[in-house]
Amino acid sequence: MGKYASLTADPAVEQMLEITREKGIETAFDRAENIKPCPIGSDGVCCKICAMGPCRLVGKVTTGICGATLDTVVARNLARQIAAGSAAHSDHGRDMALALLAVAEGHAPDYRVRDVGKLVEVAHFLGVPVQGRDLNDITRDVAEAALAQFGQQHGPLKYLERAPKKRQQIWKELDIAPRGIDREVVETLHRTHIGNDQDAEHILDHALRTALADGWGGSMLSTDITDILFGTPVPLTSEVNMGALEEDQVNIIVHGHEPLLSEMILMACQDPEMIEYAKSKGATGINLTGICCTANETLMRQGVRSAGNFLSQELAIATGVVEAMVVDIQCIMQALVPVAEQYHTKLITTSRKAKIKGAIHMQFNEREALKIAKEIVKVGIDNYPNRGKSERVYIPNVSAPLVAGFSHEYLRYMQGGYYRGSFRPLNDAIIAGRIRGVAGVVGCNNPRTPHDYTHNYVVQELIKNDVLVVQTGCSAISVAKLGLLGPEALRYAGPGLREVCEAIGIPPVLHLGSCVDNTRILTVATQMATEGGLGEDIADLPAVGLAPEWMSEKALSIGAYFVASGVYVIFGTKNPIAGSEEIQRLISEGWESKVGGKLEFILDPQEMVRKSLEHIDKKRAALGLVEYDPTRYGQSGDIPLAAFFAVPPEKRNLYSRKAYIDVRY
Ligand code: XCC
Repeated sequence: MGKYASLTADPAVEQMLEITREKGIETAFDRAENIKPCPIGSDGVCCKICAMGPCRLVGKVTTGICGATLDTVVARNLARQIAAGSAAHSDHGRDMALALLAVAEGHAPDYRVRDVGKLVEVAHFLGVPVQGRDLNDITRDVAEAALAQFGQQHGPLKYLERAPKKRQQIWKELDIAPRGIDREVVETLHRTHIGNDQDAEHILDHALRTALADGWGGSMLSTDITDILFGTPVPLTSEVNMGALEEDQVNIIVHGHEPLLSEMILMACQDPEMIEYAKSKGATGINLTGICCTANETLMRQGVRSAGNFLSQELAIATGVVEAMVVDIQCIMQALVPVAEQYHTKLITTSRKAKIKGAIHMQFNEREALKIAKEIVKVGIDNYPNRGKSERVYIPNVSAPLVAGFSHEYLRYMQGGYYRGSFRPLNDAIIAGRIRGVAGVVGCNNPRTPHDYTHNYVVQELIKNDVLVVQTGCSAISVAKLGLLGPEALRYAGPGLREVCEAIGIPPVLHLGSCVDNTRILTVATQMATEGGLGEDIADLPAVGLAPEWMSEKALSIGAYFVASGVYVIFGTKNPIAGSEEIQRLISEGWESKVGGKLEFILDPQEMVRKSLEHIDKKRAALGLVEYDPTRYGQSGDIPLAAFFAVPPEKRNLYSRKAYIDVRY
């Protein structure tokens, strides 16, 4: 056990913490120890929406000055957080749609439609005719139709039709089908203004509608348009963690969320002239890595290596080998500035929406994307000779291989090929009890809980219990760092799950992408629900969603749209509504009786797993499926795992039994 093993499960982060603490460089890990969370805000009982307050509803104080009750205040705070999360994802989606429009109009010459098939599919969903039309015209109309979803005033969002019929009916009856994406966010802010909606249940119903506008609106559009512009992911191998940084190359890290930037930076890094320029400065090349979800975007499509997740951002700079950290939007700590100041690293902001005082701002735009990307990369290259002049350089020799790139299209394809692709095999495996159920494990890191531990614990326990796990965001990177996104994870999988994964040739934990790509999980769930044999709605599936180490408002929005889609969702780390028993009841039992899904904050990892399995078994029983029995499957055709792991890792090939046997015997 290392000195900081209680703070992180990631050995690279642990090594870097030794360095930053020795040098007195403060990081989020230190601040989390030094700053006690405000107990009033923590429980959601501080109301600061007007200047009569802030009113702290603690002890004998049960209402604010205006008379707003504890339940109203807690519900309003939660609804506003969900609205902020929905706004963040959806505004990202809007920028993708604007970029697509710019491509169609010839204003973004460095981008193009890379996946015409996906464009046609999306055109169909948005009601854009394609027959006999010019590609550019279709692209323009798809972009315009997508943009119209943001400002739509009447009628449900178009993508709601992608949900199971029964689900659409539930939304309609409850009057929570979102209209325009922007409209729902604005309405949440309006309703939660002083003196407006003061019925907690009513406020929370609208919070669900706002979240749905994210999941079945802004985020889903973002995923689709990203696939159109950069390609729909297919499985590929790559590597994660700080070992991906290279000592003899110019290291550029992209951090943030929008692939519009990171894809261009990648192109600039691959440009032969730029590589030659890097060599002229004494480097052997340019090494691009990523952090947070922009890393997931380029990892999913191009195999760009990820240097870490949310809590790795400051520590990556402390390696002393990062020439430039290029950031756009979301999850970027202001604390990067003081850390970068201790090193030669240039911190470069690029979004017109997000400047950070003390960083270099080089504003990115789609019109001159590659030109600006090259200018940014050049700043990094020019900085290479400054490396090591005043700082110690250290790269943790820690990395892990992984398989990423599981789009929902690929999941379908891998279960039957081009002509017979479907979710039939997965449904059958669940019906037979080979696979007990499915879990989506997603979300952030949070220094209030040991980094990466709960993600890894929960995922390992679930696959051990024959639950197939799908992942996105920082959670996916968490488990990838410890080897769970590769075939090696099969050693932890239960026998039935392992049998299915070996037959199809997939790991038991599947990386579906960035946080906006949680919408891929909605699509998968819909396809499973409508394939047959597992009911007729997402709420019927033996499935759960977990965000074990969440921290952002975006995570709350994701959680709420999964609940509104019928899923039982468990959040760890902390409970932002702990101040009101009634709100906790409303979002669990209350929401379950309305939409079939519920949200619970459960801080104990073992309890998270126990409740997940209990829920999965409850849904299996409701569907009349055989009771799950861990000993029933997995006995046939097995290569003993002990023998498999006796083969040196570099010689193993799990995807080819023959290759394995050749090596072994
Ligand atoms: Fe959370 Fe979304 Fe940010 Fe990572 S990057 S910290 S929101 S998991 Ni998407």
